[in-house]
Amino acid sequence: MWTILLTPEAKMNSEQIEKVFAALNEFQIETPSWGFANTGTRFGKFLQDGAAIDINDKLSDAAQVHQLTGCCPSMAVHVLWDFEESQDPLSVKRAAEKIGLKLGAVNPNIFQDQIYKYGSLCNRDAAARKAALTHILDSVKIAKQISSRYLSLWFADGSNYPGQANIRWRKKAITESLQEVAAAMDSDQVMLVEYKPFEPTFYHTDLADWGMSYFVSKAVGPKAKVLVDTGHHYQAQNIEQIVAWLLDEEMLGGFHFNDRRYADDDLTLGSIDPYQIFRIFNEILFYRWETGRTPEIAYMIDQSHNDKPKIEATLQTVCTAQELYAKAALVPHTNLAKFQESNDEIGAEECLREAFFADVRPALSEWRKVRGLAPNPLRAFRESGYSARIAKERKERRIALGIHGTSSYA
Ligand code: RM4
Ligand code: MN
Ligand code: MN
Repeated sequence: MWTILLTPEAKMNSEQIEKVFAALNEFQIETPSWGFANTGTRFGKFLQDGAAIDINDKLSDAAQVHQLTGCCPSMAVHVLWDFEESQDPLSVKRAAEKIGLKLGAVNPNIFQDQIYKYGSLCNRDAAARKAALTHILDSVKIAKQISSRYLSLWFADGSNYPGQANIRWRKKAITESLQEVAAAMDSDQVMLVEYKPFEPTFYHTDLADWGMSYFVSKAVGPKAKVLVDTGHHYQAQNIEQIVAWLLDEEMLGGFHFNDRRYADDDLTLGSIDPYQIFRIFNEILFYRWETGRTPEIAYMIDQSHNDKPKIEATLQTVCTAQELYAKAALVPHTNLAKFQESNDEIGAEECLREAFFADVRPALSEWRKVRGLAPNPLRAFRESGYSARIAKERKERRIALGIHGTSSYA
């Protein structure tokens, strides 16, 4: 009988603490610029005085999160929401570097303009397709200018009613356009292809699930990989199985992390089902243990907080991600593999449960102390006065600028 990791009352031993430290040393997660701005639901927005107004505010907030956690060195950008047309992307890159930040994945916006009513790259209207392709190619240029490795693509393309769309035609259209995009990318750049089964259209979406993203990515070639947004699945779908398959096929490019109860809710990571994220991390670390391969995976957050204060919600997310990754690192892979081989389902399941229920928080605080970070980033943030400062300053700036919110999503 192989031993099980922990008894419920046991503290972690030094080997386990080492595993947690090693996991934390390597774990990084990217924050989204749009997570700091005033965003909302289709019913409206509740505005916050402290919400970021422009890209500099977003950078400043992302830098706060990185300073407090030590594991968020980059911020993803959404081209239309973050770059003014007259703005030199290099100046944004420099502004980021000045405050110890890098710009991360570049997200084109091919869903907001009126021209995209019936889709972007899948639209039957050649002018709309061209507008989308041009914007994506411009985004590739921006990514090169700001030395970003990732072009992250999400398409709102789809249809609302049966019969409305020629699904096969659209499949070819998006595949061919993305091949063109890949040709314009540098060989060390990565195209992340996101999928989503519903919303904003509700009959079909052109890239509805991981299989469709996988197919398109394969057709595009080695630069393209699948992006898994945890909110983009049907209820009860086994996301970690998708992750395991993509890992095995070397087609997992990255994540948009968030939690959900119903749909693409974009709630704080782990707030509803922390075990789900743990199981995903477990598949990744188990794959690495078994194959000796370290896949390059872009861990990114995709959340927009309607009512929670944005920076605090981001800190909760990042700290939860660290905890769950550290817990997954405690899974004893040798034991797990043996339990699996001998069909000991209880033994195997206990390997996961014991790691999941282990309290890694003391080790996490210790890790932070060693790095000169506050043991509790959320508390440190609350004590810093940053929130009150930005709320006052941004409120005054909004009045001076005559803006009381914004019509754009972020
Ligand atoms: C989508 C998807 C994309 C994000 C937009 C705003 O549902 O998750 O990643 O860019 O929302
Ligand atoms: Mn997403
Ligand atoms: Mn989403």
